[in-house]
Amino acid sequence: MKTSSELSPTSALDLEGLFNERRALIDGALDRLLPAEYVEPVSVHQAIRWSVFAGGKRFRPILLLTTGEAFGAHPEDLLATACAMEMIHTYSLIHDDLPSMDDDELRRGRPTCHIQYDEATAILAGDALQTLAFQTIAEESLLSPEKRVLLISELGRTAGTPGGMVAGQALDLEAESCAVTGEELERIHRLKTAALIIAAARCGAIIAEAPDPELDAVGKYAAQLGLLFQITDDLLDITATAETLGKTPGKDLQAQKATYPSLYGIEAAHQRAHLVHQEACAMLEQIERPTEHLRAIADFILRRKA
Ligand code: GRG
Repeated sequence: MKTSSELSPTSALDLEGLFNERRALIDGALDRLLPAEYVEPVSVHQAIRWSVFAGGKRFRPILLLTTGEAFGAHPEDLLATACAMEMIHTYSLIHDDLPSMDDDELRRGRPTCHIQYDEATAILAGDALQTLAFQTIAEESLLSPEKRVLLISELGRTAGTPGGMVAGQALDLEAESCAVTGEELERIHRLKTAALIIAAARCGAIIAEAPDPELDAVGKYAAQLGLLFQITDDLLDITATAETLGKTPGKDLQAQKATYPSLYGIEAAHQRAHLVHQEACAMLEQIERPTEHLRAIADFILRRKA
């Protein structure tokens, strides 16, 4: 297996190859960080591995690695925090799929955690992934203690409440079957989806010791990227199949959820996606670093099919 210091340079633009290489690197590190399946309590550890290794895109850790490298971080310094980001994301998917939330049976092309195991095990697997994420950063000896505290704070703020993913999820659940304005919808998505994507980019830049103005600019890029991710997610919920998505399509319509296409129509949602993509790219122009891979990530999200 490649180590992070053997990563190929990111100058030549082969995004697909770069993503695959990084995915393998992240999966290898996750495998080392997560408790083995045979360790007691095996039910929880099996459930964690069932969900983590079900084939997610690894978008957030890839964004963290790409941002960190654009700002000049050593690749090996980024990997543990990138894995922590994926742990938080996977915990959120496990809990989102529970009967008390989205009640879904398919995720990442497999039965959801509570279907494969049971509800209590799925709750515990999500809880354990969340705590392990913070522990992973706290114990990363490649980073200074000061940096670890900054990263833990960033992740806690963006994953929790009132300014993060938990707040967005709560507002989203409250808004079900209600009339939601465009402004309210955007607020939900900025919290539920974009907050963790902002954290991914900012954590990469924090590890690279980027100065505050650049940290701010890359956070604004990621905020638009997160919104773009959600708009394309809403569009894919209408247009994609379960096979390509790995999750049940049409769930938003079925739950009468407000989405960009349901509020504005499909064509206007596409237009909004293009505008938000442009805004993300405009933020990159303020950063005097090699940001072409960050630009390519925005292009990729605009055109994604899954
Ligand atoms: C339970 C606190 C809590 C939060 C749940 C993640 C989430 C918040 C809800 C999932 C529902 C959803 C469709 C969110 C919008 C976009 C999103 C986060 C999609 C899933 O992320 P991907 O596409 O998934 O990166 P993979 O499987 O590729 O990692």
